[in-house]
Amino acid sequence: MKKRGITRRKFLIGSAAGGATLLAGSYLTFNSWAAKQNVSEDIRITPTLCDGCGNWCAINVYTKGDKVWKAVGNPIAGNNVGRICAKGHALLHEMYNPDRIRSPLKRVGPNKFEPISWEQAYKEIGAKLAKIKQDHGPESLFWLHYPEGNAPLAQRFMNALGSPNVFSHGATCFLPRNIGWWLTTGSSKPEHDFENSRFILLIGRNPAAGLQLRQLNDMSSAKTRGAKIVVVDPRYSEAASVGQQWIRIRPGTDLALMLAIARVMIKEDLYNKDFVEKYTQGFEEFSKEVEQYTPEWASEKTSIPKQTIVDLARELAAAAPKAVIHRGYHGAMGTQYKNSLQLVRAVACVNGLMGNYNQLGGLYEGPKVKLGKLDKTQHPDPPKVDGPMVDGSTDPERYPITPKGHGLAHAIPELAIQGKLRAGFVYHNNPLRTNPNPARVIEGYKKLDLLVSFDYVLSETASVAHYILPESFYLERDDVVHTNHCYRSKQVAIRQAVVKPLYDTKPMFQILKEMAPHLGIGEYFNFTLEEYSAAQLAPLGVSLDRIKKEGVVDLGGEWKPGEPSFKTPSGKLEFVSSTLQEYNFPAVPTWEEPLVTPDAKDPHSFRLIHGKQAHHTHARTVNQSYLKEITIMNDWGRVWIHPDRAKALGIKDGDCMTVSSSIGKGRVRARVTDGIHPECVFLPSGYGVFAKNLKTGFGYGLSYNDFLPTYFEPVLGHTMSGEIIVRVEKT
Ligand SMILES: Nc1nc2c(c(=O)[nH]1)N[C@H]1C(S)=C(S)[C@@H](COP(=O)(O)OP(=O)(O)OC[C@H]3O[C@@H](n4cnc5c(=O)[nH]c(N)nc54)[C@H](O)[C@@H]3O)O[C@H]1N2
Ligand SMILES: Nc1nc2c(c(=O)[nH]1)N[C@H]1C(S)=C(S)[C@@H](COP(=O)(O)OP(=O)(O)OC[C@H]3O[C@@H](n4cnc5c(=O)[nH]c(N)nc54)[C@H](O)[C@@H]3O)O[C@H]1N2
Ligand code: SF4
Ligand SMILES: [Mo]
Repeated sequence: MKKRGITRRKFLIGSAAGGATLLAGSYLTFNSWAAKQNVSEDIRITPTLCDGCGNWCAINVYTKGDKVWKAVGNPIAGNNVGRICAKGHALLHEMYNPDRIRSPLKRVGPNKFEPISWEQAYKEIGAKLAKIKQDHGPESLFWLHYPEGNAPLAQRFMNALGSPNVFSHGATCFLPRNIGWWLTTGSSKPEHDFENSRFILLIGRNPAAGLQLRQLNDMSSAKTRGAKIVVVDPRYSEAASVGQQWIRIRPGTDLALMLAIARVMIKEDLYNKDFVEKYTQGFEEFSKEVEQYTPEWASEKTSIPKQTIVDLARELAAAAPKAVIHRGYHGAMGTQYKNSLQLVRAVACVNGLMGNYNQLGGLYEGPKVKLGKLDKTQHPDPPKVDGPMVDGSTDPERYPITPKGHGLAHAIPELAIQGKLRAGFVYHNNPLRTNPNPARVIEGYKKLDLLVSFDYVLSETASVAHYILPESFYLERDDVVHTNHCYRSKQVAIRQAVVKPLYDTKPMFQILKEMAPHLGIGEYFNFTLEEYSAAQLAPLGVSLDRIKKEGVVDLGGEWKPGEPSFKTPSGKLEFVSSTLQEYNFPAVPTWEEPLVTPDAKDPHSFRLIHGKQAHHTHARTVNQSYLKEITIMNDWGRVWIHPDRAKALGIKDGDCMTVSSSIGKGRVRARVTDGIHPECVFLPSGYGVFAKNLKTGFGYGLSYNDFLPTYFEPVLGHTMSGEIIVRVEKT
């Protein structure tokens, strides 16, 4: 086998030197399967959904007997249009990972676990929970998850227990992005019609590594068709390599760029007056505000040449309305900077100046599927819990516009230390590794009287839980009906078991249903998963049999361009946000400095930025040997640093550096490259696993959370994970 001129043998020797644990290698015997390519009659194909990241791509999985062979993308799925990524392939092997938990576990000492029966686990959890509820009230309980398909069941479970505390990963991911769009346009996640765009601008968004396969697919076909793609990023990202122009920006200053672009468009009369007149409110105030944001001023702030800013504004306007600025995700527009919310608002407003809403090549509201619900006469809903969340995130005095159902998960440790939270359920989430300031998170979670984790391996969080109730792997379980597959049309999809569970594990639904009676809430789970899914599908006229056979069902209702409409209080695109005004927050997009700035006089001082790599998800895939192998082979765990800055510190490519912040310190090797802004270093975000039980991933690389203090952004309360200053020195 030849890989980039390296023989398979040499590659294995090389990778062994890179990391001794790698040669755990494949748990699937690929070669033997490959040899059987033409065997057909006993090969089964099951449509289901990948769980390698939040995209939940539709895949068709090939099995032979009880063995998983391969997966291919489902071409019908609007979400991934037949594509699948490296993780989509490699995570099939994860099913056979020896690190998997094989039965419910009870922690009997530090990192010491004993297998117990499900019955015993439910009983003991029930008894402990009853006592905690009695002593401290249901407000002392919480649930934390990555909120996908099972989220309504978790909400039901917590309502039944009487607790308002349901947290998601929102405060570490997307919060300002969703809220900024919602405030401005009434929709928190507009779609992009890249297929028809002539100009695509990405601001701190990298769909080529923070993958969204549909977007990536459409971006590259847009480029083939002659569209221009421009990427604004402090580093030369994978998306920048797809585009024609990379604009290197000083991190945390994209807001200045957007405000100046707005000014150029208005000053030079390049904006869509018709659209502004008919469909927006507050334009006068907005244009008055941006008057001060000259390209010269923005050039100072962003370090982008003045002419580049002016040209960008003119090119966007010339291509409008078939020009679009991406809605963002976790980079500049996510939970990264103190000014991220203002940035998202400004991006939405500039899209407005281009009049691209509901237009070909612009932004649109994806058609939504409304799923059905259980018949309440047979399956009564638990009483709704209206009380405030314990973190203050629903308190109108503190975070009045932070949406319910997400909360600020990074507040949990402090609340546990204060005794306000006593017991928690953590599902498909790993706060010890994905939340800021691990020392504090560990301390907080260890204070809980009861922590139940539903992980499939002993992650950092599962390792400190009192009980681990292992969910079956995604290839082994049926889940509820899923709707997040609709881009241009309405689609529903389903995850279903491809093989039987290898070990004594259960799907989440079954765990909740079986545990409920032990917690005194059995009456609210008096239905089967099939009944629940059938009720979801009922109004759509799709049977459970059909969706299981097809995996994804397209319901039509394709988006068509037309008159824009906005679900804001004014019914218009709001340059001046009536909601922000109501709560006395700055209501017109306005410049705001980032929270922290590196010391320009100190050669050791940098901002630490971070981002996804295409072959890893968060911090949870480096334990998969093939995916770790990709890292090692390419030496991709290194921190990027600019050659001028590296030289001043005596650092050469590959040298070991010590990186430290006010809360953490670590060592990592340097990737010296001019593909990065000189004022920052870039750390890929998939590493830094410290759970000893994850034997392949353990100890490799660093995590940005090791350097990030616990912050609460003033308006929404998010983590501000880009506001990190580090000291870098040669080790
Ligand atoms: N492979 C893979 N794909 C994923 C995921 C994953 O973990 N792995 N996770 C999914 C999830 S949950 C998310 S939230 C998305 C995230 O998707 P993205 O938002 O695209 O992800 P990031 O890599 O965090 O950030 C994108 C870019 O922002 C840049 N950046 C950092 N600071 C600044 C700044 O101040 N200004 C500008 N202009 N750019 C900046 C980074 O260099 C990076 O290239 O990806 C999704 N898809
Ligand atoms: N270090 C680091 N921190 C991050 C990020 C990062 O890239 N690196 N990204 C940030 C972003 S954008 C986001 S969205 C959040 C996401 O952060 P989380 O919500 O914590 O992340 P997930 O990757 O969804 O979930 C991680 C846990 O789910 C477990 N898991 C995996 N598959 C299954 C399964 O089938 N069933 C069950 N029950 N559990 C499973 C994994 O073993 C792992 O312990 O993290 C944020 N924080
Ligand atoms: S992008 Fe990759 S890992 Fe994520 S769901 Fe799709 S195939 Fe799976
Ligand atoms: Mo995310």
